[in-house]
Amino acid sequence: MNDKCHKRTAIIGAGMAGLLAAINLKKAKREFMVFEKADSLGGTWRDNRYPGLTCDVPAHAYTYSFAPYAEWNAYHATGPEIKRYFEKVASDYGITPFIHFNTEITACHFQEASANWELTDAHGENHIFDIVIVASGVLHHPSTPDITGLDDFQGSCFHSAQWEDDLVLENKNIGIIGCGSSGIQIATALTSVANQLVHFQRSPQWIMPVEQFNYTEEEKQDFRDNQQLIDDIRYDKQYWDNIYRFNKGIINPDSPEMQMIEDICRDYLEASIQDPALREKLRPDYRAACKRLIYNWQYYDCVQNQNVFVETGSIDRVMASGVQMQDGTFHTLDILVLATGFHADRFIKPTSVIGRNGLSLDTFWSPRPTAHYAVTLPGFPNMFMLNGPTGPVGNFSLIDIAERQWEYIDQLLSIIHSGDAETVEPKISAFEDYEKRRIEAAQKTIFSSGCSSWYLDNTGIPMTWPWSYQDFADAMQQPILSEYDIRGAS
Ligand code: NA7
Repeated sequence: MNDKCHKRTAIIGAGMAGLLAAINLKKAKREFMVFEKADSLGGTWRDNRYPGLTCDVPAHAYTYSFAPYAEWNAYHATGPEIKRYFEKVASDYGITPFIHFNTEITACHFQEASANWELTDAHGENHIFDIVIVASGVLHHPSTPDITGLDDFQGSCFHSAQWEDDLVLENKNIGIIGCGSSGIQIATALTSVANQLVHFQRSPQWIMPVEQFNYTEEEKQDFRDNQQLIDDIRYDKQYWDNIYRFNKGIINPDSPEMQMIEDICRDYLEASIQDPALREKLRPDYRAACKRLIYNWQYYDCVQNQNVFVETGSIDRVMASGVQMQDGTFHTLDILVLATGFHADRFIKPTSVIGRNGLSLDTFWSPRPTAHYAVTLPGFPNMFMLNGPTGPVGNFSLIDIAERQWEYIDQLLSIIHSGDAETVEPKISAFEDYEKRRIEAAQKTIFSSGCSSWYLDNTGIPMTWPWSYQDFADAMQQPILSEYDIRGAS
């Protein structure tokens, strides 16, 4: 490889997507560095440590395609297990030494003259790279509620993604604000240990029942001996039928597939909750899958326990010893968990990203975060996003999505590495066409059917891939090079 073609790549983030990029670059013998703001890898699986944390994608489908794993303890894996999996993969593929921990990238500025990127880290050091892979994750900026008196609470109060380790939970009075996946999983896990558990519910959620079972040691041995058994689960027809049904329902809310999803969720509620008053409390007034559908197998059982109360009233304020409701009810609490979600529209922010001609990402992302086919950004040459804005959402394996995105990115990288181009970025016209079509389609999806959720940008448009999963797979198979501005060809 001559010097002209010797390109250096920065990967921002050592979570699932950053590791994927690093493994692929290492295999291709490319020079790269991984910058990670925290002191360990794993991204969302490092940050989230709450009791009950479980991935809603079956474990064998939530692995890299090239790194199957025989050791999963159950059909749906827990957070700590998944974190261990990523640590193992990073170690097996020799990636860990390439990761610069405790090194947050605070600025990425494109240098017009040299056609490369200057990255500045939080220690004030500058680094020059030709290519930047943004793998900084989606749900990593906790959103704390604007509730009066939160600071007055004398017990433990923290966001679900900032769990206080070593906290004694047994026989405590615990309040959980929020009924997204996090709040539902935490409530499910804590019912059996809490003295009283109050689940503060602003909006109820539809729940899709899923199965959960443990793998025996014999089964794990079978997985070790015969990888086909793992593939049978990963590519299980019923699982993929469900995925495709779900996808069809998302993009066509009037479809029989969405009707079936609604029927399943409604029937599950009807059949599970005995007390009619509680059943009505838990019945959403919006369509199933409008908010991210909860996949769960225990919440409805737990919520009917004597020590659980679903509070649907409005919170007036938090006081030293608990939560005061507007109707005068007071809940005395030792622990208050804020399972109130994330600022899902920030992605790499607050890092300052300045592309060509001084274009800032803040400007480009006004009014909404977006990217060409969720991967590239006009005006930001040689910058590529994994799990960036407008990618598929909705109970799919983000690993599978990132792997497909990598296929697309890798073909663009090859042009740069071959020396055929210095920079690659989408043409603004191609991007605008994509974005126009995407917004039109997104407004027809179930996510636009009348509810609030983290899928929506601040103008109310879903920040999602609005077409079929197959369309996504097809789009990622090969970039349309006529949509790209490829400069500096030798
Ligand atoms: P979500 O899904 O964004 O859920 C946040 C929950 O917090 C939701 O029930 C909100 O109610 C509730 N919330 C937010 N602010 C308040 C205030 N101020 N008062 C009361 N309730 C509030 O976040 P999760 O962490 O559960 O899940 C995020 C994703 O992580 C999940 O989809 C998976 O992909 C993994 P609302 O519905 O807005 O009325």
